Amino acid sequence: MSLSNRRSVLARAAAAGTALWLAGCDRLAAKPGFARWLASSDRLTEGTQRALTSRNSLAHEYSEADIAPSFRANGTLNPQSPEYVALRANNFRDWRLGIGGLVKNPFSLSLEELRALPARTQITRHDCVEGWSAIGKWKGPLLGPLLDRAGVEPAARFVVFRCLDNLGGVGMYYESIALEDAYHPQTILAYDLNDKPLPVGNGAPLRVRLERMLGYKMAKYLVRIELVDSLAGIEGGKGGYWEDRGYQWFGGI
Ligand SMILES: Nc1nc2c(c(=O)[nH]1)N[C@H]1C(S)=C(S)[C@@H](COP(=O)(O)O)O[C@H]1N2
Ligand SMILES: [Mo]
Repeated sequence: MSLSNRRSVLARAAAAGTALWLAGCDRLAAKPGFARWLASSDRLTEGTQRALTSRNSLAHEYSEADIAPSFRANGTLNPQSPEYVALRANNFRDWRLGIGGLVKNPFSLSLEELRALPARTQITRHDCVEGWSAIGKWKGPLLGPLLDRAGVEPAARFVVFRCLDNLGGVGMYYESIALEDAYHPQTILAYDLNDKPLPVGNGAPLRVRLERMLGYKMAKYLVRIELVDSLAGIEGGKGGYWEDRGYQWFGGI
């Protein structure tokens, strides 16, 4: 099945109300070898194997003419946590993104510092399991080089994204991906949408773009990125706000 067919199947399944569609389950996550490989600590072997799979292939990139007139906002639209309200009031001048956990050199960056880094721009389609899609243009630095700068410890296996919104007032939004997917060539930390600073609805001041994954994986309102060896002790232990409520973790498309 081609990627676009797969995607329209996904959209139809979601639109038909197929709750918690088993996104990506038919793929890598279901293969026993994949689980063994994820558990392996041999990064070199892991990298070679990943190169042989499709996980590093690019999501389709569209042209300017394909950009949706307005990019829908979904989930949290306007965070009410006191921390976010204060940061927003000062136009995010006091906001910083922290990178820590299993790294040799934890550090943090202001929005201005992030904007000064080399950036990637990509026009991609966002697919939400609730049954809608939208094409938008995203800009920001690649995540991989930032992790390299922090010096990822060999024990690290997952990248956790911490957010500033408590969706529905029941726990802060968070997400996680395998370390390997942080190095996908389209995994960026986006500060611009359609050539303008990210609107609050779409995750200001910064959100992650994971173009081979479903919408819920792409955490908005980022404040901290943590490298960990296990997801078990974090919040509900399933690796994300929605995963803790039954969604599939890998979320690949
Ligand atoms: N922090 C945070 N990130 C989030 C969400 C959220 O509610 N809070 N919703 C997720 C879902 S389900 C989707 S589809 C996308 C929506 O992104 P958008 O608001 O830019 O459309 O963000 C994802 N990331
Ligand atoms: Mo979503």
